[in-house]
Amino acid sequence: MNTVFPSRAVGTGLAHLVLVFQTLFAVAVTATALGGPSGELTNSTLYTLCRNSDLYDLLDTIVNYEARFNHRYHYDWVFLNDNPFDDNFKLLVSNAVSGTARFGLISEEMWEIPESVDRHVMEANIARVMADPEGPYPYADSLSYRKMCRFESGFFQWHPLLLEYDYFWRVEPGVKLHCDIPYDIFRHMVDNNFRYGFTISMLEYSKTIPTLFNSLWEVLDRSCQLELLNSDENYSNYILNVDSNSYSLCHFWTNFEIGDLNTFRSKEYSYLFNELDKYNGFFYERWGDAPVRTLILSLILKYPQITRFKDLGYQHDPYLQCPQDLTIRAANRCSCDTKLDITNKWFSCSWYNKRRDGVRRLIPKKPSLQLAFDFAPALAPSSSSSSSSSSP
Ligand SMILES: *[C@@H]1O[C@H](CO)[C@@H](O)[C@H](O)[C@H]1NC(C)=O
Ligand SMILES: CC(=O)N[C@H]1CO[C@H](CO)[C@@H](O)[C@@H]1O
Repeated sequence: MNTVFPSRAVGTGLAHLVLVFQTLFAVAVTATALGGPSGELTNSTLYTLCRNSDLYDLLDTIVNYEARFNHRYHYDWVFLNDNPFDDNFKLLVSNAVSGTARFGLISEEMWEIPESVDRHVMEANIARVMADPEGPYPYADSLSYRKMCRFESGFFQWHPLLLEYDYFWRVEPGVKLHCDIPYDIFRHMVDNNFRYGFTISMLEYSKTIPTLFNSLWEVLDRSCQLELLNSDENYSNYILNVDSNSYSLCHFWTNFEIGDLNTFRSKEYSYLFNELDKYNGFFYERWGDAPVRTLILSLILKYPQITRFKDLGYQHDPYLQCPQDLTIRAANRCSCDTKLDITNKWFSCSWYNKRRDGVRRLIPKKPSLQLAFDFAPALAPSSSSSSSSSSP
């Protein structure tokens, strides 16, 4: 029993504390959704991809996540890096976590630019976006950002350390929880059969993914799966803009996500990722892991396997989710200002949850390439290099 309570609380009257917890739980979430401090731990880990240079931002985040959540559960925390972590990093991080810290190296095969990428095409495309009169988008010329996005889309789930778990919770250096999470968030996922959970959802910069949706459409067409885009069972309504017959640009903001690793390792997920990866859009454009994974998950998961954590206060600069409900904020000791909450901003996609049940069907047809620039033809895999450039 002692091991699951913070030691300072044990001495203050356990029975009273349990009562307080139970009251708070009842307010925050439905009772069936809970794995309280006494519930069995799930086969899960927190997970952070980072560098040695992220150490101090990371320590702030670890201390915050431990205080707001993990000091009651002591879940493991996996840290991955494309370079070895140094001793200083390992010492300070191991001491900051309450569970076991595990440090892993990412193989070159999972991280480096694949041979199918033509460096000249990639560099020419980067030069073009850097010269955009409207200014380059974030990380426009970063190769490591591109490698990161590809790794997080299709490789992290196969890393030997993550193969040992069923669920992961992604944490990035510098992020902050603004409210206590008074229940086992992993058990909440498992018990409710949720495969993916998020907090913030918003629109992607269209210039980073001019041909992503068209590529997905081609992949679905080739594999006779276009009906996935026209389904009331999965989340196709979330990713489609019926008016433009194209991608809604809505994506789950992946810096906070809790997911079922076995979904990411499923043959449905792997197939769509591998086929998309052949277009080399992670490098020729700057496909983010968020839109890529959102598109795939929205097609392969069935409603209601995706959940949004409305009760969490969460910040990744420059955006913040802050629960509007005062009862939740009081119960969970939230420190955020609801005026800064992103939920109802125009570029937020959280409206989706309210509208999902409306009828927004799409008749599948080849989407127009209205977002594509003139480098689109270079993006298609060699077998169909002329078919993806139908309009300006
Ligand atoms: C945890 O999950 C992994 C991946 O599914 C599995 O191989 C492993 O056996 C599980 N461990 C336990 C203790 O259930
Ligand atoms: C994974 C999954 O079941 N996806 C569903 C998405 O919607 C289509 C069309 O209804 C279903 O056939 C898929 O099974």
